[in-house]
Amino acid sequence: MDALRERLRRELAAARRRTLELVEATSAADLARRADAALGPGIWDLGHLASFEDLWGVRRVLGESERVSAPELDELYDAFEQPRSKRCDLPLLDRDGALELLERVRARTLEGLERARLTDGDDLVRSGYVWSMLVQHEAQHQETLLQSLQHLGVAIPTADPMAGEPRAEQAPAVDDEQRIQLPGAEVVIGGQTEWGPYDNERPRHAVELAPFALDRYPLTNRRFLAFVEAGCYARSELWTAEGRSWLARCGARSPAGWTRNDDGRWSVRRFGRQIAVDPREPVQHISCHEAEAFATWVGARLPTEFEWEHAATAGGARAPYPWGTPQIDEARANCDGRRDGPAPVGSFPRGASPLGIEQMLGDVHEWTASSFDGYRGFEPFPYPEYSQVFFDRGYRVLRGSSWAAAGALARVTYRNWDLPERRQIFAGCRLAWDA
Ligand code: AVJ
Ligand code: FE
Repeated sequence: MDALRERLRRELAAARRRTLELVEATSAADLARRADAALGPGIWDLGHLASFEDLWGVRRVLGESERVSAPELDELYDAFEQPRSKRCDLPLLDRDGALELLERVRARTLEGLERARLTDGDDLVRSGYVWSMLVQHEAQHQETLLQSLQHLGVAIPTADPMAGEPRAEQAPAVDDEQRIQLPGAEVVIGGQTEWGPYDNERPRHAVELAPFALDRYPLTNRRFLAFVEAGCYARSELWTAEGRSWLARCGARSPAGWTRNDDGRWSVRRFGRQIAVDPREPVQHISCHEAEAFATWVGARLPTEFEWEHAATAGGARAPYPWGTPQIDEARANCDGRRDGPAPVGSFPRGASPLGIEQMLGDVHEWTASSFDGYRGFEPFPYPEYSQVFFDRGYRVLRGSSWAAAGALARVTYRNWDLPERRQIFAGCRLAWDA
């Protein structure tokens, strides 16, 4: 159990280093700006992280009387009390105030972790889950912050020497239309306790799947460009009724951030810089409606979330990752914001699933055909506002994780969700085919 304590300490520290790295690279003014009605100002996310950690890492562990933050902050930083579109108008802590609170709360969180008696079992605190939840929660808000910075056009720190560089308009090095056949099977869906699953990934349960095929790679810019150039945004027969009404409302004619240059080439805005659309990269910033219209155009469909989860591990031992070992590293997935966008398809052969499906974790969240609901036997844990309040309200499940998301969020059972019209997230798709 000391190994567990040590691991949690390390993961908390790594998460916080990344938060501070992002904040330090962003001016106070940019942190206070609202990118879009679907995104709040980054400064809200910082105060929210501190407030959330005070609730779960301090009060739930050490006791209610041990609170660090002023009680009036609870409402200010409650995601349900404060819709994203209104967060700019609140009397939020400024950058320095939020950073100072994060630090004071963290000191108490670490005291709680030091003192905790860690044992086996499902207890929120004694199992260590509460700290793993804090790590995942911090990672989720880092991704939200990156979405805001993308939208605002603010440069981000990244280790990638190619960041912001003009890209060669190269074809993918691999055949990006390859499909992998999967036989029908009864499969077990859901997260195992050791993987730190959220409540919505449980309970594990069996599902019957018919045979289908899934693309080896996420859908590329090369293929999506052909859809754009073939005039498919204007071909209403390719769009669902919901997709048509979304198109009529927003007038989209290409993925978010794309522009057609005078010479007919396409470029995309990436964290404030204009670069050529790279045909080799998975497409991102598309809504679920665009993903579905593309699939219809080529006679494919989106996979269900269970098909996706099955495909990630089919043919091998169950693990939180498709490659079956307990580590995620840079040879296997593009995550942790090491680049400033998705990596060309074919970059991670070592991250392949047992059946050879690649880039299921990292790169882009993938829209699925499934709406977000609770598995049979679902129990909210530790609070109903994490997942339950979103069930059956028109949200779509996305599977996988993104280049921006921390490795701590990358696992084959993770369920992300958003409204099908949303394009601010780092999401693309992968095509499925009936057998
Ligand atoms: C799982 C990404 C949809 O950001 O709304 C953060 C994650 N939940 N704080 C979101 C979350 C509570 C959530 N998503
Ligand atoms: Fe949150």
